[in-house]
Amino acid sequence: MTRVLLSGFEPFGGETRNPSAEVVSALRQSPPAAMALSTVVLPVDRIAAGAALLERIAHEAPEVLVMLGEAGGRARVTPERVAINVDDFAIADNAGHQPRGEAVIDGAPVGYFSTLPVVATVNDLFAAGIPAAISNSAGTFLCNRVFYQVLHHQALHGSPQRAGFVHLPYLHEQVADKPGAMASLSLATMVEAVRIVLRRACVG
Ligand code: PCA
Repeated sequence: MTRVLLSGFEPFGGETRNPSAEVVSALRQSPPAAMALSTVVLPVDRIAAGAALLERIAHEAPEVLVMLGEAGGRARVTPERVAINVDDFAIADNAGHQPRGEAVIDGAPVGYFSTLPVVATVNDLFAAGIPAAISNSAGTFLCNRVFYQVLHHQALHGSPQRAGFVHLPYLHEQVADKPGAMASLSLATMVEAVRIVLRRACVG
């Protein structure tokens, strides 16, 4: 059985929920067949998030790591193609950090490509009727940061064997009282989407 680590994030930016944490919790309670799944929900804290995730990688040596985060306003489940070596936070994180235009890791490469099969993953999601698209930017906040930290670790140490990041839209409940037209998906759809992502990540 493939050892898989699935991560999400706590709520941030004034939200009381984060779809990524809720998907992680649903899959922890009802894990997919044919893989050994472990899960973690990370703090939205520039210092603590990557440290917690890298500690889990060192401890568990997952073969596959799928990281999840919320991208409020996006209409689709979006596997990220690339992580960049930039911290430029438009808002402060939950611990009050707000770097503007700093490196994630000083002296490290400008970027890394996801090592998940992003094209095949999006095609699998289409086949299941789930709105999806490749994203070419994971932003310059916490999600891009941990994605970059993991891919840099992978480049240096070869572990995990495959790793990538998937951004999720808001939950319906998060947009219910927001003004204007705001995209969202149901928790059930996002859980199904992440099952598909995990299955494809294990196959390669
Ligand atoms: N989304 C943020 C950080 C935590 C999360 O769920 C991001 O896109 O960077």
